[in-house]
Amino acid sequence: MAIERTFSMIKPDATKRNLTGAITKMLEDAGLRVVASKRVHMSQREAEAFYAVHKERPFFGELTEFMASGPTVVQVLEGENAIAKNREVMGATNPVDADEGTIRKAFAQSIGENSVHGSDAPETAKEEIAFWFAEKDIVG
Ligand code: DAT
Ligand code: MG
Repeated sequence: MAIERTFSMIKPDATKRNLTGAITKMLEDAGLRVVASKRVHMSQREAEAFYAVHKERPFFGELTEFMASGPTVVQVLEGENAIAKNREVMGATNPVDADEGTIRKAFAQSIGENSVHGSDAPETAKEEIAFWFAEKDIVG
């Protein structure tokens, strides 16, 4: 299996509760390595651009307002099968459906305030990494 990179974000509900370290530890314990990280308080416009794929969804306004409501931590994760591995440790979108041992089971408050984002495919991982990081800021 090849070494892959994926994009991860610790959302405002989690930074507010000081869970950055606890969530990062769960990612690291799953075999993922943080190769870039920064804390960002995104604007509404940045949230709308980042989540443009969801712009027709009924929850788009709620989602983008939430993402701009407080600090987030944006990260690049590296490891074997990193995209799928990160999705596995994140758990299901709705915490009610998330498996034991996942980040969303442990910390998510609702389907909207669900603590973490993770890329869902190689193409989105590439786009989402490039949205927040220059190649020189990623140190593998
Ligand atoms: P995921 O974050 O698991 O990839 P997604 O891409 O379908 O899920 O949706 C992006 C985010 O939008 C999700 O993390 C939280 C929010 N969201 C999704 N479905 C929602 C809903 N029914 N009501 C409110 N927010 C929702
Ligand atoms: Mg998604």
